Amino acid sequence: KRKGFIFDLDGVIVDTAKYHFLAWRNLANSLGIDFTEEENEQLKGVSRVRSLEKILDWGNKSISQEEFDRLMAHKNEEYLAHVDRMDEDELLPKVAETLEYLKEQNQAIALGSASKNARRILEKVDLTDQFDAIVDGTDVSKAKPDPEVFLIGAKALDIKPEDCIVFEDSVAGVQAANIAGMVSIGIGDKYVLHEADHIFRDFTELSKDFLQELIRK
Ligand code: G16
Ligand code: MG
Repeated sequence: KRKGFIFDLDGVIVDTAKYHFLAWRNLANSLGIDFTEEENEQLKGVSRVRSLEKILDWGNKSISQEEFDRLMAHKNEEYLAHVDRMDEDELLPKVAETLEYLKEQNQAIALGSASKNARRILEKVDLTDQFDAIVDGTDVSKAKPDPEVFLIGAKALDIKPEDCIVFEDSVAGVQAANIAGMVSIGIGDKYVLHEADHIFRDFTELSKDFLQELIRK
């Protein structure tokens, strides 16, 4: 059967969270706000605007709209300087192999990311051609856990939501997949992602037999 396999980007295909962390920390510190790895964790899958709102909230700061826009643009420039140094070596383990296998099996493949920089990142790691559809932060108006990003992905693939499988590393993303009526596969910590239908540490733990089972069902 032809199923729709929808991949989140950050935390599933590449680890760009470490670059978001560096850029957000500089921004927070410039405002006299502390920024830890734990806080960065809470920004995973969260949009750029919402992320800055949260940081300001944590630091009890309020700034003008003008300053907000300026800081966000600056953060993105700093983040993109890291992105532009990326290459295929930054792909997370067995991601390329998994995509290739699904392609061989004639499965439909989409990207479902909150990032407005998703296409640029896919180019850097040379994966653009592996996707039948790319849905990113420029295509959606509602952030995960709203299922919009995955529902648009399913539509673009012309596959029913219940025949779609989502790979996600964030809690909000797993919830979005569940709300969309898709099979949710958490990539990461089983305690954090306990709402997912299946959870794996990474793609090295995910066997071909398991993928076959998803295709057959
Ligand atoms: C990613 C990250 C988030 C980031 C968001 C927006 O989402 O997980 O931390 O804030 O995209 O990214 P940008 O600032 O590049 O537009 P995903 O959905 O790929 O995990
Ligand atoms: Mg993610």
